[in-house]
Amino acid sequence: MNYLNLFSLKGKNAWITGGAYGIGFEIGKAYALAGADHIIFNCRTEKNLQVGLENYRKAGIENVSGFICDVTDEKAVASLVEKIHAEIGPIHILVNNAGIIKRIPMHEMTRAQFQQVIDIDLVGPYIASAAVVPEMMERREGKIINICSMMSELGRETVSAYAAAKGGLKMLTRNICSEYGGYNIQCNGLGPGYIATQQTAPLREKQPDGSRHPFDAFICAKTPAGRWLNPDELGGAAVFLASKASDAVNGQILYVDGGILAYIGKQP
Ligand code: NAP
Ligand code: GCO
Repeated sequence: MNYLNLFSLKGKNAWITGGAYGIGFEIGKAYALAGADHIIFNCRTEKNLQVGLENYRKAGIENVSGFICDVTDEKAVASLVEKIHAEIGPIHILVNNAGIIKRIPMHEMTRAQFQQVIDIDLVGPYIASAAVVPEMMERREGKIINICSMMSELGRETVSAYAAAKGGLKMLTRNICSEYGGYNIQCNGLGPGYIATQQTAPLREKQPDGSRHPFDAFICAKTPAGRWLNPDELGGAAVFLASKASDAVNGQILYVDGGILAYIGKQP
């Protein structure tokens, strides 16, 4: 037997929430390249739906379906899951990737702003996971991958709601493992470091005087490789967590951070 078959996603359908672009798209692309039968993604706007479909088309990926669905809307999520089951088939792999961040000092943040981050980054993964688990329980097989963060382990100024959500997502991951491991459902987290996407673009923008953003220099000093990571560098870990190769891995957070969590930082 070719040992690499353990990492194949042949015969599997994968739903990546927020998978139109950024990290979610790169995970969807990796899954397609690993042999997945069908890639499903959702986002909130028609504009980004078309962006996503074009991204997959440009990558040569045809077995993809995109839907407009807000992960915080449980009725919309339930009807999307029903539609996927009816039109595409089982959801073998769920990646809870959809997420936002608001960078505001905690004491200046409104309750509504804090709540919106919690709703999307923590309640959303609960809603999607609760919607797909019953079918996974029936099939006695399933993979749920939650996209965590450095902020599942660390804090920093202005990201209180995001850190609370991503810390909660780490424990939701462990609890799904505990509650459903007996049904051969594995739930693990993937914890990216600092990745060059739209979400972190404001942290890399050139200053008005053309100089480097201070946060850009800061993160490079905190990363052993001295650089931001690219979203496609998450694909291998994402495929591993979605494949048979990780059937005995459950409740873990796999950090793909270039070593940030291990490193005190480059001496200035
Ligand atoms: P991104 O470029 O901003 O993409 C986020 C995606 O989520 C978009 O497709 C967005 O589409 C979708 N989305 C947001 N809210 C949604 C909702 N309520 N319902 C459905 N879709 C929603 O972000 P990213 O950098 O790729 O990050 C993706 C995930 O990785 C997030 O969970 C983020 O917290 C996490 N993460 C990012 C980094 C990083 O450095 N970039 C590091 C660690 C973890 P619409 O706006 O059209 O809905
Ligand atoms: C921030 C960044 C981070 C990244 C990521 C790190 O403002 O600190 O946006 O939170 O998005 O979550 O792993």
